[in-house]
Amino acid sequence: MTDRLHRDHLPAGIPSPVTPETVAIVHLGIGAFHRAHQAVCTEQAARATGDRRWGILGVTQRSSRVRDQLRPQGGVYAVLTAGAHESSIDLVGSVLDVAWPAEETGRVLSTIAAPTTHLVTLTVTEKGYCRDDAGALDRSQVDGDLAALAAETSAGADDGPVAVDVVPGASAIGLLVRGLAARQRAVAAAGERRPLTVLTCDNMVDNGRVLARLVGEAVDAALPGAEGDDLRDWLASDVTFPCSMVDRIVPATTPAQRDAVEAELGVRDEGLVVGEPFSQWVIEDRFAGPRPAWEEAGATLTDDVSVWERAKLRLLNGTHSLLAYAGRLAGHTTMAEAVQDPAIAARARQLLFDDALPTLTPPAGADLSAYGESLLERFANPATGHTTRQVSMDGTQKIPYRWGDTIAARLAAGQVPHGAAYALACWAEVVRREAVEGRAVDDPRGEELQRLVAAVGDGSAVQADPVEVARALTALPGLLPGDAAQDPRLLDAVAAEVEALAEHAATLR
Ligand code: CS2
Repeated sequence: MTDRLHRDHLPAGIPSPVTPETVAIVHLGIGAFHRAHQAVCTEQAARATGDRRWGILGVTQRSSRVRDQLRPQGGVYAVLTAGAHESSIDLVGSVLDVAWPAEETGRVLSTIAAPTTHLVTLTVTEKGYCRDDAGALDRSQVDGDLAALAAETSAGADDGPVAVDVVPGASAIGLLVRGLAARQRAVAAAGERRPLTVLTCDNMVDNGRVLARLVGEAVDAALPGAEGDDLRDWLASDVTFPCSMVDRIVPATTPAQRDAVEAELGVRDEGLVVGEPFSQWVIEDRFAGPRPAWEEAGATLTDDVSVWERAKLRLLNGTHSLLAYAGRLAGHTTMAEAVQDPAIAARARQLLFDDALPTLTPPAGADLSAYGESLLERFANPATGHTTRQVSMDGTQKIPYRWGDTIAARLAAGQVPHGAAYALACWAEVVRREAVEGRAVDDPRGEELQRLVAAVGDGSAVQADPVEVARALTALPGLLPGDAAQDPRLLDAVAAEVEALAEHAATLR
């Protein structure tokens, strides 16, 4: 048995990671993606500049797993960059520790409030934003946090420990708002300014604006009227919420990958993450205070991220989701297998080039056709082991950005988006078959989806007509913008695709 990787006993023959001097970034949602993306850029910026301020306190939301992986390693982990032809391993030290709020709420809040902290960053996935079907803050998901925020505010605790230490089912959004309030109280108590940048790195259009609005809604709900005025004023004057576009394919790490890296390094890394060679980060240049020199790590700082966000979501993520659902229906386990299936690849190209591309404004200097081709190559990389199951998760949260906007724009232009109709048909068929097989649908609205399927079959998913199921699922509130879900051109196209799919039923992956 080999030793565990640790900051104090690093393996030989590989460049040592940085050890930052302070925590300056609190990252909410420290999953594999953050560790293979923003944490790597932060590491590279520190190596390039020698600036050792930018340590990260990761916050793990759902379980203590990432804390239990990284704390025994002093925060250090390896990134396996898995290319189609070669791979490499790097150590990352920018994460100094990981906290699990269920046990360490006070620490998370006081770190957000600390004068040495300049950034809160987030990767909590689309569903982590706790929105209802209309996109507003869903109070029922953040009730406990809002009550805690009200209690902490009236107790006047300046930076924790706080009145309510454990909130059952605490959300990242709730924790963020409580942390912002703790910082504002600390600012008022200390009589100094502590501007803060809150940077979301999730796959949503206008992600920074959405987050700022949800934070405002949470404050209004917990601290209505004059009670919340100090916090509202401070948010308006000293906190910014830039938008950003992030890109790197980072699948869940497999036990085989952990074993392979252990054999290579001679130490066991429970925190290993795996990513493709490509990585991109486009950030709106709207920081309230200092930031790491991420441009040293290849990040683009710009005034307008929206053209990048939309292109990435509709082209990359849109095609990714199509491949995942179509791949699962055709019996493919990995994304690489799905994109190498000629029939599926043809439909992916249709969504990419016929449907999505004409709806986009290319970012300055970008060639979106070439970008589209490069995506198909990236998806075909077998070395990451990315699974169709993983990408197919949370369809209701992803489809609005990935296909919804494309569909609405094409219909408005008098065109039928056949690639997107096929994608919707594949998603509906996956959901229907899961319901028929009695499998849980991996989606926060999964139970609602299963009830819809059963309702179509008068109480029995098995009896439900696939075309009617697809109609019902397409009409799900919040899925498609405007009246796209009632458009007969789209509905007929989806129905035709569902019928064709029913003729080639394989085992659902
Ligand atoms: C994927 C993304 O799981 C998914 O839904 O489409 O995580 C994708 O790999 C990244 O956005 C790539 O940047």
